[in-house]
Amino acid sequence: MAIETGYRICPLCEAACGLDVTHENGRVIAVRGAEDDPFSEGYICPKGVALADLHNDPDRLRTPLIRKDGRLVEASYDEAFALIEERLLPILAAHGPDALGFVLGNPVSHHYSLALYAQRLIRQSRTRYVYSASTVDQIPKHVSSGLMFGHWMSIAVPDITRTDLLVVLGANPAASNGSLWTVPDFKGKAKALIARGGRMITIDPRRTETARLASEHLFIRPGSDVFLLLAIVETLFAEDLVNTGHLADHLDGLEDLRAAVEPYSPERVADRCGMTAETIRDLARQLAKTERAVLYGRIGTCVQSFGTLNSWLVDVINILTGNLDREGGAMFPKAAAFAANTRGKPGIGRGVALGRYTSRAEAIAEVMSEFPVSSLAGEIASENEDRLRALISIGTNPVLSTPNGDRLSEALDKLDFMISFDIYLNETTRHADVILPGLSPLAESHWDYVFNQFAWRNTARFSEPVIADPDSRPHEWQMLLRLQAILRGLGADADLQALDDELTLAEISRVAGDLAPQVLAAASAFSGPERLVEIELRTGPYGDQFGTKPDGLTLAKVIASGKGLDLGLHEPRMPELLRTPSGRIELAPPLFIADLARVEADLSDPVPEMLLIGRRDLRSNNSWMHNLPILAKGPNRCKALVHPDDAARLGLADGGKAILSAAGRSIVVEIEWSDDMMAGVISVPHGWGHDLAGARLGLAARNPGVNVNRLLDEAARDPLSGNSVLNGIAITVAPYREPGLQAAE
Ligand SMILES: Nc1nc2c(c(=O)[nH]1)N[C@H]1C(S)=C(S)[C@@H](COP(=O)(O)OP(=O)(O)OC[C@H]3O[C@@H](n4cnc5c(=O)[nH]c(N)nc54)[C@H](O)[C@@H]3O)O[C@H]1N2
Ligand SMILES: Nc1nc2c(c(=O)[nH]1)N[C@H]1C(S)=C(S)[C@@H](COP(=O)(O)OP(=O)(O)OC[C@H]3O[C@@H](n4cnc5c(=O)[nH]c(N)nc54)[C@H](O)[C@@H]3O)O[C@H]1N2
Ligand code: SF4
Ligand SMILES: [Mo]
Repeated sequence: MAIETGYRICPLCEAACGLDVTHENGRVIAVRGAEDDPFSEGYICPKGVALADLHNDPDRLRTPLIRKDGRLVEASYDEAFALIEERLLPILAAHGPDALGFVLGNPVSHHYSLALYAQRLIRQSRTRYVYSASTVDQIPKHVSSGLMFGHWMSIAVPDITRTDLLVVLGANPAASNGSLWTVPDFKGKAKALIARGGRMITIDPRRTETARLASEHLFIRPGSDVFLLLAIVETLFAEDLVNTGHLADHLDGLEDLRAAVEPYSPERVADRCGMTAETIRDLARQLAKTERAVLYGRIGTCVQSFGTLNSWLVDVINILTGNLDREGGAMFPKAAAFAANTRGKPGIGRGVALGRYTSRAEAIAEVMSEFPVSSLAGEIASENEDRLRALISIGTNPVLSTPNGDRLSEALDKLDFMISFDIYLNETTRHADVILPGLSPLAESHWDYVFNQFAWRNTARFSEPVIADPDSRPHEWQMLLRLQAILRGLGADADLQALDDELTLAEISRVAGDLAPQVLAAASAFSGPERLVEIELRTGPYGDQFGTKPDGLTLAKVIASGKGLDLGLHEPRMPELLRTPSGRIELAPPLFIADLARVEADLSDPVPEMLLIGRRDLRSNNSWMHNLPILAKGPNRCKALVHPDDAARLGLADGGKAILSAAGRSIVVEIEWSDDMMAGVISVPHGWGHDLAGARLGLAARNPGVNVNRLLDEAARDPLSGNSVLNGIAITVAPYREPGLQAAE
C-alpha cells in the first residue's frame, strides 16, 4: 500500500485542531498540524502527535472482554451481546429502569457518534441515574448560563483576536489548550495580543505557563474568587463605572444586583483573597475603562464550593463593563450544527429548570438531567431496595478522576452487572463484566458536536475516517444501537439499519413535523451519525434548508472543501440568542442571590495553613494518555509543587517525599520547590495512580504516579450545581520517611 495522508480533527482536547495523518499499511508514521485548516491554521501539540502512539498502542483493546470465572477474557461480539442480554434484562425486569445507571466521561463529548447514540440509549432506558464528568468540571457554568441566558450551552468566549485586555482567572490555556473556549494555539494568539499593544492579566494561585506570557500575574488564595468577583462588581457600582452599552435594554435585575453586592467592598475581602484592595479596585477600573476587555474564568473557578456564583459573576462583570456580546469582549459563537441556541423562536424561550427530581440515596437535586458523579458510589452502595444494580460506563475512568475513587472502586464490585465502553482495561473498566472496545480514533469520522459551540471563530469542518478498521469491527455507535435493540426487546440480532431509520425519523419529526420523511429521504446520501450531521447542518443557521437556500451548507459541500469552511469571527447575537422566559438577560437570578448567604458565612472562616489545588500538564490528558510512549517519556510529572518558604517551614526537601493527608486519607508524593507557587498552596496533578491490580496499561504502570483524588471528599460540592470541590482543600503536609523510619502516628 502506498503512503497516504488523511485529515483528522483531533479528538483529544477542546482545541479541535485539524491534523494531517500520514500512514502506511495501517501504521501511522507522522501526524502534523494541517496548515490549510481555517480553524487551527497548522497548530498541533504533543498530544496530537501522540495519536500515532494511540493508534499503534498494543494495550488498546481490540476485542470485547467478558468476565468468566472472575476473570476478564477475550470474547466475540456475539458472545458479549449474548451475555448482556442474559444478565441485564432480568435486572431491569425485576427492579425497573432506575436500577440501571450511566456514567459518561470526557471523551464522549469529543466523539460525536458516541455522544449522539449514547443519548439515544439513555432516553430509551428511561433511567434518571445519569452521571458524567461534567460534575467534576464545568456544570456550574452551564447553570449560570442557563439561568442568565436561557440555555445551558449559551456560553460566551473571549474574542481574543480583537480584544485589548484579556483577564484569565483560574485557567491555564497555555497547558490545557483552552476549555469552554475552543482556541487552538492559544499561545500564538496571546502573543499576538501583546504584540499589538494589548494586555493579558492572569489571576491564579500558581504562576502558570499562561502567566509567563502575560503582562501581569496576580496571586489569589484558592477558593476566594467569589470575593474578588463580588468586590469587582461592588467597585463598578460604587465608582460609577457601570456601562452596559448596547445591552441596556435587555437586562433584568440590575438594581437587585447592586443591592446584593453592596456589602463586598474590596477593603472587606482583600485579605481573604490574599490580594490588596487597591489591586482589586484597579482590576475593576481596567476592565471598565479599557476600550475592549474581557474576563475569562475556567476550571479553577468552577471546581469550588462557589463554582456557580463565580461563573455567574464572570458574565456579570463582562455585562457591566459593556463587554458581553461585543467585538473584543465575550461573544457567543453560532455553531453550524447541534446548537440549541440557534433553534426555535429567537429571543425568548422556556429557560431552564433545575431540581425537577432528586436522587434516592442522598436526595440530591438533578441538574441538566444528571446527578453528581461524586454521588454514584453512594447510590450503588445504598442499602435501599431501590438502588443502582447495573451500570454502563462510557469513556470514563471515575476511579481515578473523581473524589474518593477508592470508595467508588469498592462500590463497583457490588454491582450485579457492569458494561464498559472503553478502549482500555483500566482502573475503572477492570470492574466491568463486559468491555466493548471503541475503535482507533483514526477509524472514526468527526464533527465537533460540542466544541464548535465554544469556538474562537465559526467554521464548518468534518473529517472522514483516515484508516478503516482492518477487521471491519463495529463502531461504538453501532454497538450502542445494538444495546438499544436489546433494551427494546428486539434482541441482539435485530435489524440495526431499520432501528436507526426509525429513531432518526422520530428525532427529525420533532423539528421537521410532517416533512420528516422527506428530510430523511433527502439526507440519504449519508447514514448513521453522518446522516445526523447532514440533517443538523442543512437545517441549521448556515444550512441550505434542503433546497430553499441553495447557497447554504450541506455536508457534501463541507467534505468537498477539504479542511473545512470559514464562517467568520463572531457577531453580536443579542437579543436573538436569549431563551429566557422574560426575553431578557437575568442579571440577578434569585437562586444566586440567595446563595450569597453562604458566601457571607464563609468570609469569617479561618484560612487553613495549606490549601491543595490541581494542575494540568501539556503532555498529559486527565487519566488516560499515560500509556503512550511519546508522552510518557521524560521526568516524573506527578509531583507536588510547593513554595520554598512553606517547604522550609514544613521540613520538605526539594526532590524528597511528603505525606499529604485530608479526609482521613493520605498519599505520598514527590516534592518540588517552586517560586511559582503562592505561599500556603500546594499543587498536585490529577489522573495518576496507575498501580491498581487488574488494569492492562503496561507503560503507565511503570510510572504510576499517585491519585490525588484519594484525598478529596466526595460529599464536598457546590450546592447549586452539584459540582465537586476539587481545589482549595485544606490538607496537612509533612515530610515522609521510608517505612521503618516513619514515626508512629
Ligand atoms: N482532582 C481533580 N480531579 C479531576 C479534575 C481536576 O482538575 N482535579 N478534572 C476533572 C475533569 S475537568 C474531567 S473532564 C474529568 C475527566 O474524567 P473522566 O472522563 O472520567 O476521565 P478520563 O481520564 O478523561 O477518562 C477517559 C476514559 O475514556 C476512555 N476513552 C478514551 N477514548 C475513548 C473512546 O474513543 N471511546 C471510549 N468508549 N472510551 C475512550 C479512556 O480509556 C478512559 O477510560 O476528571 C476530573 N477530575
Ligand atoms: N494537557 C492537558 N490539557 C487538558 C487536560 C489535561 O488533563 N491535560 N484536560 C482537559 C480538560 S478535561 C479540561 S476541563 C480543561 C481545563 O482547562 P483549564 O481550565 O485551563 O485547566 P487547568 O490547566 O487545570 O487550569 C486551572 C487553573 O486554575 C488554577 N486554580 C486552582 N484553584 C484555583 C482557585 O481557587 N482560583 C483560581 N483563580 N485559580 C485556581 C490552577 O492553578 C490552574 O492554573 O483542560 C483540558 N485540556
Ligand atoms: S491542542 Fe488539543 S486538539 Fe490540538 S493537537 Fe493538541 S490535543 Fe489535539
Ligand atoms: Mo474536563
